Amino acid sequence: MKPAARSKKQGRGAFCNLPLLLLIGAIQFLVIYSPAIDRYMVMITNGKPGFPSLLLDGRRGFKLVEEEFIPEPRVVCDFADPRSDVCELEGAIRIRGSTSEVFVVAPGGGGAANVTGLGAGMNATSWRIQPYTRKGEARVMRGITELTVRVVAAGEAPACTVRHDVPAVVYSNGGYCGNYYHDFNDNIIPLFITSRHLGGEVQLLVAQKQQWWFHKYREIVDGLTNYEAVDLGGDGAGEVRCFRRATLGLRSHKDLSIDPRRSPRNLSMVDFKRFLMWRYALPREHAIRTDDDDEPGRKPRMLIIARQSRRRFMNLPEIVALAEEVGFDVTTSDVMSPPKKTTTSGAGSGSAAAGDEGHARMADASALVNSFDAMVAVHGSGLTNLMFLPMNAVVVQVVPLGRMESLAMDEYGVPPRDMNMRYLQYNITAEESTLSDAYPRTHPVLLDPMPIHKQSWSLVKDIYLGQQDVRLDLRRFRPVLEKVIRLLR
Ligand SMILES: *[C@@H]1O[C@H](CO)[C@@H](O)[C@H](O)[C@H]1NC(C)=O
Ligand SMILES: *[C@@H]1O[C@H](CO)[C@@H](O)[C@H](O)[C@H]1NC(C)=O
Ligand SMILES: *[C@@H]1O[C@H](CO)[C@@H](O)[C@H](O)[C@H]1NC(C)=O
Ligand SMILES: CC(=O)N[C@H]1CO[C@H](CO)[C@@H](O)[C@@H]1O
Repeated sequence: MKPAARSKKQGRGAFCNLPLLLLIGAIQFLVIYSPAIDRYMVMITNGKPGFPSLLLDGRRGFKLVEEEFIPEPRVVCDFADPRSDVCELEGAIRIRGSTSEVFVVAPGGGGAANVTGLGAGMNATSWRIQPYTRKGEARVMRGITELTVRVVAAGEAPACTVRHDVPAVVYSNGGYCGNYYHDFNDNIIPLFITSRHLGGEVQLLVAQKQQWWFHKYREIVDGLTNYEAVDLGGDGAGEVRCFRRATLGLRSHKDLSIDPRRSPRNLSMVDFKRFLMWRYALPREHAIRTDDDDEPGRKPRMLIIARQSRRRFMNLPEIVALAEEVGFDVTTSDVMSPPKKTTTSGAGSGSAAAGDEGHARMADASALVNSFDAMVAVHGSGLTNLMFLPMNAVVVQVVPLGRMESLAMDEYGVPPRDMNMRYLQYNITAEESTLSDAYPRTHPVLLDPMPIHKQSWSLVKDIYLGQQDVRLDLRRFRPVLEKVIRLLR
């Protein structure tokens, strides 16, 4: 078990800064003997935005004056990205969670900040931003907290109640929260892109914070921040948190992956995989290489993700037998379902217990998946587990009927390659779909899914994702398994 998160106390102000106090002490000492150092002093204090000014007070030497230095703010937004809106704020930034307001204090007053990257028609004095990464999806975005950013004069901004000396990252934990794929795609990976380069010295301010979620993914969150995440909406009675830098929104590049050319320090999906290995203490960095293995005769281990409802493998025992014949040591599991209970704990035992269970399941799932060299799964969120496979492992996605081949490729085909793994896609035929039991051979559901796509995505979901199981044609599937064996040599 890893040590629990260091829960540093929040709101350390400049007054608690020991090195600064020592510096002040040393300078005070010097100044008593050398009044000529005055000018130098002014230079130091002016050059240190964020720290209280040091002023000379006749007989008593220096004293700290709680007068905030207000630098020229700089605001760089990106409202053009198709996946998420993001604003980077620098200067005197004050965030009041209870009203979802973000104040950028400008010495010259409202509208006097250098703001770039707003959308067409947006007002650079005051604008809104929804800090969630599914920007194009109106239905889900409707439920996301909206932040209002205001560029104001010092007198118009509420006074700070807490000062932070690390930057803030503000985002929403709402939306598709709770769906395994979306937790990684919309939340965890964007959070990694946006904050990993800060080395833990970042304060998360989370709108719509779900306590159970933070518990479930505690290893991941604690690897990204040294501070307890603040629930923005429930943040005290009008708490006003002050920062020198803040990022509103999370950056998102591509499905379940990272574009290193666009991420700070060029962090990549391989870095993300290493991060997961560190956080979950996963032992295997690389999959087996059967040709130069130290243990000759060890078979590559294959995990077949067996779902319990919808998109099941109807002939699972035959598939397992085939994989064993081809040369795998095979395990079937649905990985994420809760362990079977022998006793029934009281119903509605609360979200804390559910969170504990989720947390334990993450530890179990990551360790289990990491022990395999190859994974086979039907399209669906169970494939998200591929993130815990060792590098060089092979992922096989079985894509059901319904013209979902390229969607499936985007969602789960690119990420393995970005993580130095191999990927094979097996698109089933109508004969391998249980839809061919439910519909006549000439039915449009089987022959031409495109009009159904055009009609509505929820119909696609209902028919192709909701009513379909697969019965793999073993003659057709065998060469895929043989290719996996070859790739692991
Ligand atoms: C505003 O900032 C951008 C870079 O962030 C800079 O190129 C531009 O010159 C600045 N404009 C003003 C008016 O300071
Ligand atoms: C922007 O909003 C401010 C305050 O709400 C208003 O005074 C100003 O006229 C607006 N500017 C534009 C260009 O609409
Ligand atoms: C499955 O479909 C994808 C997307 O159309 C395609 O790139 C891939 O080659 C197909 N796989 C096979 C084995 O035909
Ligand atoms: C910070 C950093 O290293 N950025 C580099 C990431 O990669 C792109 C393109 O490969 C470079 O242009 C950046 O300088």
